[in-house]
Amino acid sequence: MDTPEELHGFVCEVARRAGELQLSRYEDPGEVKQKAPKDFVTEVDLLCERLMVDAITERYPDDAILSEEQGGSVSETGRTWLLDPVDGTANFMKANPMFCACVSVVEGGKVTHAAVAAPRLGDLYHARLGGGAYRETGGVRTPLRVSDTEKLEYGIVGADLSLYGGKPQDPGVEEVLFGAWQLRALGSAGIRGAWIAAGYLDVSIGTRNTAWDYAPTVLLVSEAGGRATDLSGEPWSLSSRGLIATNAALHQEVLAVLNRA
Ligand code: 2AM
Ligand code: CA
Repeated sequence: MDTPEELHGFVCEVARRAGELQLSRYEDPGEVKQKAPKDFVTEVDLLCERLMVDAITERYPDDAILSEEQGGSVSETGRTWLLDPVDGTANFMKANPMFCACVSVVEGGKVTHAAVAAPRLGDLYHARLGGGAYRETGGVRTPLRVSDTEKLEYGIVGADLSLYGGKPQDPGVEEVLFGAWQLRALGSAGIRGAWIAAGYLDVSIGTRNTAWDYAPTVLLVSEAGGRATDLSGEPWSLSSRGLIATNAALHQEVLAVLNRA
């Protein structure tokens, strides 16, 4: 039986190895397929998924795995691994540096370990429940701490919005943006969440992403002193539709604006 520290080291290693594979194929995504309109998968997504799934299955054969491309299952009683082999595929396809590999472990409905490797940035972000959140860059480990912004008016909000066709956004999301200082659209939910934990952004809004995108944010942000809930302020769960992550100080204000619309 591995200790939680050993398990955590392995979570980081799986993310790091997928990130190294991504970097080795930077500017070379291989064959690209469109799964659905504007939803792409590259050869590198599939290779990273294979690498991650094989490594986890070999070491923890009894664990459940739910991964973006191959699907899978969630264990009711045991451990579940959530994998996003390439988060930010649209960026990766264009050699935009904002892409990462996301690995999370869920036990008893809670995210207990998470790692986000962003190899082109040179960063590995990771957190363990009760053990803090960290960034590792060039072998140097730095604790992560959320920002101290106190008013939404001074807040920098991360959100990936599809504006094609002039489609109105969720009105609550628009209201949050109208009440904030600036918007950042990074194209990677994993990096957006890590950047709340790091204090680079103050608020993150996601309304359509999936559990493997959100799980790392939930743990990284809460371990860095922030808050992460669903869109109504309830605790996030694997079946939640969206996620609001903030530096904690802005959380109530953001929820009030989001839900008054
Ligand atoms: P992906 O790169 O793993 O697909 C920016 O578009 C962010 O939203 C990325 O994290 C991306 O994840 C995710 N995303 C893109 N298309 C999506 C879709 N149709 N449903 C949910 N999330 C999506
Ligand atoms: Ca993906």
